Amino acid sequence: MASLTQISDALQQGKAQDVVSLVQAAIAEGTPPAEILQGLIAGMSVVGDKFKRSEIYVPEVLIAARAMQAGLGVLEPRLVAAGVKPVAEVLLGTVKGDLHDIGKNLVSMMLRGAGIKVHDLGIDVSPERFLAEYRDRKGSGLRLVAMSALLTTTMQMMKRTIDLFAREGERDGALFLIGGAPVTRAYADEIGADGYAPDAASAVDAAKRLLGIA
Ligand code: B1M
Repeated sequence: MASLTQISDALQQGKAQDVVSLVQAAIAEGTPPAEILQGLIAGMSVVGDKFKRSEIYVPEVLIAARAMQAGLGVLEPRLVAAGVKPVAEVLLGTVKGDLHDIGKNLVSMMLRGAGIKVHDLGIDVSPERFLAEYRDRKGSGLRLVAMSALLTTTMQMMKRTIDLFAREGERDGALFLIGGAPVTRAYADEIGADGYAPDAASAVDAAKRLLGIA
């Protein structure tokens, strides 16, 4: 019998094939997909906490995230069939002029690990694109725009994006979360962002806090 604890443990150890087999077994045993998802999320949340405490590093997180993805791959069709909705949606991208995406991808994986649907726009995302994608999705309840920057020269695109939303009358409905190596809380305050997170695990906490699902 596949227990949720086993699924969580296998995920924490980054054993993708074990996660897949355990998820398949749990499905075959009739465990509801939403419960199995909780097992995966629990595992990823332990990984996030260890990462925050510097007990593990980027490679371990990436391996665990890959195991999470493998498990989700098996589970997703069942979740859709069972009508399980993501707890929230987020628009995420690395800002214009910036090609760094390793940290952004970690943030994406952690958010997905927390049951949040991520619309990942990739790298080099202009303020105009953030705005257009936000407008396309705000009707379905999307509020959070998450931006990553790794260069001191591209950080200013975060301000430009927030300013563009304000000019276009979209600032009030949107919530901005920012992060990346050169970004600080002081900078977030200076440009009027709603939240800042120093690492991917904290980004999940910040996103949940902003969205009121903490
Ligand atoms: Co670049 N690079 N790079 N680079 N690069 C840095 C960032 C740099 C600090 C290296 C250095 O000089 N010491 C420096 C920036 C200096 C500065 O502006 N202060 C730099 C430079 C100068 C450049 C180029 C200009 C080099 C050149 O061409 N002369 C060029 C710029 C290209 C461009 O973007 N236009 C460039 C290019 C590249 C590569 C393409 C070769 C490659 C990127 C590959 C890729 O991402 N696919 C690269 C890399 C790998 C780095 C370093 C070595 C590593 C970055 C990384 O992935 N770290 C980096 C030096 C360093 O950081 N030691 C460097 C691991 C990652 C997990 O951490 O991205 O910080 P990080 O993400 C963290 C947090 O910041 C946070 O969570 C993550 C995990 O905890 N976080 C968020 C990130 N986004 C967040 C969003 C959030 C919340 C938290 O909310 C939304």
